[in-house]
Amino acid sequence: MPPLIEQSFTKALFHGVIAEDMIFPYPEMTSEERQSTSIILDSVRRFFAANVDSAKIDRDHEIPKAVLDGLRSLGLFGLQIPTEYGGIGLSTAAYARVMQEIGGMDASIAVTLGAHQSIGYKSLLLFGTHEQKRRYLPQLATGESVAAFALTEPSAGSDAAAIKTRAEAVDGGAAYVLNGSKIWITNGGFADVFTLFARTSALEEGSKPKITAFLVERGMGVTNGPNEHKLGIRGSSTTELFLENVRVPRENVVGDVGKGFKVAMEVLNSGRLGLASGCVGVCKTLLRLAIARVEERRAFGRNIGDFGLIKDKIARMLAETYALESMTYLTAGLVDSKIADYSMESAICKVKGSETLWSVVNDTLQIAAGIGYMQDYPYERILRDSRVNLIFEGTNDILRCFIALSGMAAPGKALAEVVKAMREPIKGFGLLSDFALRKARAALGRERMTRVHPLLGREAVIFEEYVSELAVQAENVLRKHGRDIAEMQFTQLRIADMVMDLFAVAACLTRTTRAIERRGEDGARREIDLCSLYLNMAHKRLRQNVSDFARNDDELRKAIAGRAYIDGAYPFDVL
Ligand code: MYA
Repeated sequence: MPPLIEQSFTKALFHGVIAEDMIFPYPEMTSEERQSTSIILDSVRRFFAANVDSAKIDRDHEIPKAVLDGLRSLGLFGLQIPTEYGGIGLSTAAYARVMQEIGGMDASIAVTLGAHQSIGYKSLLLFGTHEQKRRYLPQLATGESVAAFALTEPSAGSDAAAIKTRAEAVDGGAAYVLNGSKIWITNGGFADVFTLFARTSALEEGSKPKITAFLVERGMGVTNGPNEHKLGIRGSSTTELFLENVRVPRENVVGDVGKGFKVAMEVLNSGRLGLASGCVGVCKTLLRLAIARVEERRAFGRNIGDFGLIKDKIARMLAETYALESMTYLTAGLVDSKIADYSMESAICKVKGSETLWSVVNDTLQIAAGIGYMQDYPYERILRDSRVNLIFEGTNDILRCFIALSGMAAPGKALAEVVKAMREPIKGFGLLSDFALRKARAALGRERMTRVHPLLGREAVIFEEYVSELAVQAENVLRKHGRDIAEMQFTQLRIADMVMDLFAVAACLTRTTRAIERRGEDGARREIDLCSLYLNMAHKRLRQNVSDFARNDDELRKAIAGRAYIDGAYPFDVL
């Protein structure tokens, strides 16, 4: 078993450790896989061009049956299902690339396909027995059967462990009877199979309930409410689900009884990466639209593209998209290399993906200006479709808390062990030595990135500096606040934003290094410039975050919000 900190690149950063062997060289698909993925992409593009009218899907709140059937015949419902079960058996990177393409063409379709395979049947791929796979995967691969992921409940959104749906063991454990309801379930209106989570222990004060994952067939008695009316992704189906005495056989438990929370989290780790790849695709579509608009629109006797403020937007959009694409495919490569823990990397990709897309769609709409606001053009629909990404598969707020707290868990444990070791020096010596070694390494000078191309030396030095800052800041807050850090969301936000920027910069550095090695300085000019610009933007944020640890107005903000809750509204009027 490798040491804990080496199991995740981003978690290691919290110790000031740059595990560069994990991210160099930048992962790439094999040429065989690139070729087969290109063939899929070609047929997907042709199919969408001939058959998909996204404006109509948005207007009708429905994906036509003929389109769904076409997607089925292209094999798009079974992209990652192994070929032995009738799927295409794509790697994570190739799957991400296909979802990127689909996301860039139609968000409702991407969400429908994503809910089916990124999360709907993912539990089977990750935890299913051979028998479960044999029974369900072939129909799921062809799309004859559609899957959904049912976790969220009225009183359990971000706090996923608080679900109330109850599963009672009956017939001496041969089956379970499920009662409860789920909300906002994508594909809820027509899915045939649900990965559904229910409590298999009573709710007890102070202890977390045991949750179990079940594969529930609609025919077992699941019913649904009407489709919700949504801001965007209107062609996708989102409904409530109801379970009234739904009997599920024991063999439909996925993973172990009582270990369903872990199943849900692992599925979401994979789903969040799929979402990020969809965001890459939409950003690329928006860049095409924005650049086309810039070239055609004239003002004050010139193309608007000549103006500095337009160039500023286009440059930022490109740099942010480059960073997002780099980290998404770096993470996909890590998953394909069978890394044990990519929970933080995928959460970062989800947060950065949805926020990059939100900023890119906002900038594109601004460039398009008047027509950007009109329903006859695609901009406003893409804006509406994009908003949900900041919310579903874990709100960006809860994911920031997750990123910060799970990053600080190991340093926090190490610190606690040091304190204990100081009290019991002989017994604690073994513990201390590991931590002391790391500290000694840090004291000798900060960790270096040795595999970055020398042309990116400036960027690498700034990266190293802020890795060391992250470790210092994390240790400072842990020393100062101990377990109370769990309640300090302002501080968690700073920590999360730092590690997200660092991961993005690391991804740009390894990808750009590979580009320079392959094509030389001139050949990789665009990548070098985008890496440089992204680093500059990230550097400003990192500097600001570090300074905010020492001086901030957190307490002022809390006081203002606290009074607003009492007032119930904005308290002033000029009258
Ligand atoms: S589906 C609904 C999405 N819902 C969520 O994402 C829920 C968010 N909440 C959470 O993730 C958890 O409740 C949090 C933990 C993180 C808040 N990997 O004590 P704990 C372990 C592995 O911290 P809590 C939807 O929206 C942890 O280490 N393990 O738990 C789809 C610990 O283990 P141990 C993890 O305080 C819509 C244990 O769990 C992870 O209760 C359709 C307990 O941890 C993890 N990540 O809360 C989308 N997290 O006990 C379709 C925790 O061993 C999209 N743990 O120490 C398709 C997109 C297509 C593209 C679109 C393009 C436009």
